[in-house]
Amino acid sequence: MALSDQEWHHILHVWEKVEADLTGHGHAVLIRLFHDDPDALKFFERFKHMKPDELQHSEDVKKHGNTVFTALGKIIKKKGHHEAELKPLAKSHATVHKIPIKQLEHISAKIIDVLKEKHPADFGADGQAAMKKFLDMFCHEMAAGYKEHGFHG
Ligand code: 6CQ
Repeated sequence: MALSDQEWHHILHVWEKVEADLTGHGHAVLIRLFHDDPDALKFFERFKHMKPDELQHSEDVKKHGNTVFTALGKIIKKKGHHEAELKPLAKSHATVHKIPIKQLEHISAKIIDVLKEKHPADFGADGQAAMKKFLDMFCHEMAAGYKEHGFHG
């Protein structure tokens, strides 16, 4: 399950590009998630009544895009030593937001799609495979955290 130095290198390489615009990347991922899987929208009280055009232009959606990508970046930079960052996320997403693991898998796929689109030169096959491995590990560890809180979503 652990990633090699080379795999972390690939991930950190593309993440450097992502950091130039965390909000833009996060926003693109959210819009795509809500478009491709309207069920995802149901978990967001503040967005669930918005139409696609409102979602696209909402400052609040942009802010949430920044939230999700800032949190992900903090985890990535720990290169596998992210227990302190992941535990509270698993707790809140299990007990407060009640987000099924399937939704974490969906967002993972959208993250890879957006990075492929925005960074074709810096996110080739090796980078994509490394990021997929990282996100699989993230989902797996979140699922383990969920179980500790009795949530089997
Ligand atoms: C999350 C996800 C997205 C955008 C923002 C956050 C796409 O308004 C609120 O208070 C939001 C409460 C909340 C909800 C409904 C929340 C808080 N999340 C969701 C739903 Fe998460 N989230 C996900 C991540 C996987 C890559 C990461 C890093 C993350 C971080 N979250 C969802 C959701 C529903 C479909 C998914 C798939 C998802 C994934 N999320 C919230 C965070 C952070 C840092 C926070 C605020 C702190 C906290 O733990 O509540």
